[in-house]
Amino acid sequence: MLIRKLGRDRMKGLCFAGLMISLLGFPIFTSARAPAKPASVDMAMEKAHAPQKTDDPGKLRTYYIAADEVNWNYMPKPKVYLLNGEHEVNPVPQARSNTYRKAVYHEYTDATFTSLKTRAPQWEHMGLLGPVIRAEVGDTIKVVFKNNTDMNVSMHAHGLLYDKQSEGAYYGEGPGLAPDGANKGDAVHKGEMFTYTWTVPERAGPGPMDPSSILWMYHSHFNESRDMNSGLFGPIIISRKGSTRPDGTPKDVDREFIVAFANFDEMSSGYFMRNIVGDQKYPVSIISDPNFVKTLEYYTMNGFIRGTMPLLTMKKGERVRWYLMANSNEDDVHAPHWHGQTVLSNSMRTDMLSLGPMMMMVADMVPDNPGTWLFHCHVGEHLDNGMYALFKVTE
Ligand SMILES: [Cu+2]
Repeated sequence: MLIRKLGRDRMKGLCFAGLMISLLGFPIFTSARAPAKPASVDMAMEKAHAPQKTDDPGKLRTYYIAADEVNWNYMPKPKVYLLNGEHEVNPVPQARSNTYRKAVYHEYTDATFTSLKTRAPQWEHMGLLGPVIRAEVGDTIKVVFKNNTDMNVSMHAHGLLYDKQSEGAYYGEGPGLAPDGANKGDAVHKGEMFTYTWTVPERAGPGPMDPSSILWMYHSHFNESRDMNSGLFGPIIISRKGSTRPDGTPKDVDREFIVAFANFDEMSSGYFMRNIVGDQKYPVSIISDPNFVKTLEYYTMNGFIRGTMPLLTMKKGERVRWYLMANSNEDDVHAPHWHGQTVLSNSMRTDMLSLGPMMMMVADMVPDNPGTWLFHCHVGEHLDNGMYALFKVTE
């Protein structure tokens, strides 16, 4: 937009200068000796003479995302410490692996889906979450999606504008529902691809009391509960028009963190039988043991338990933005709490937030208190079961 405005202003100047020179009898632009115009001038001229649109079409942002199967370990390293009073959750009847087959959204470099896009070190804390999809108000998002799992899955976006093809939610076909036919996004079959188109109107962007960027979620919605407990969800960050850097991050923020307070109920995962009876070799009869079943619920932050999320680091005085969300289980009622600092959320000062199932919130922090601090869910049972992480504020 700025470039466009500069181009327009520059052309106004050029046209005025050209008119004056012509009136004075100097040939311009027609002279054989006139220096060649740079391409940017041609482009600027085209724009200057094009009909002025009332609404900027925005950028097209294309992402290549696949649903891949992974072996996910909820506790990839020994727990960092024990909270005072924390009870050990000893799996019944015996110690069990914390590794499960799951499905995760991964970002690829192009539509061949042969090269994974590497996740930058500052985003390693996102763990199980799919890649960040970013846009500004006015943009269009295209997601070229491939299903590498053996279940029907999809991508359904919260907040954005889409038609029925790109809704990515299965609830029947026919008039008013999903269109018939194979080329639709509500059930992408094993090995198949579908391109979702989501637009970002004003109503998908920050509201009057929001900061410059807000959080939405995308997730698989073929069999919602099964798909999300399998691991298929990720974040969408939408910023006000003109408020981001070239990489899509908000200009008024120094550091961002994305944390899903997410229970995973392995009983509801699409891989349940394969994990428990297959990989972990438990007898089918154990499924009726309520004590055993209770141990199949993991209280995670981005898929990590017991302080094993990579350390979240920031500097004193930085403008830190936290994007928080929750999974969709009945027990996904969370109370995120930061030690040592406060935040602004909904224009109010607090050190606690409240997340119901699938809720999305943003909180801004300017850390003023150096040290290593606890960030945890304040629901007692969740904390006892390992829903905590650490963040570090340096001078
Ligand atoms: Cu919680």
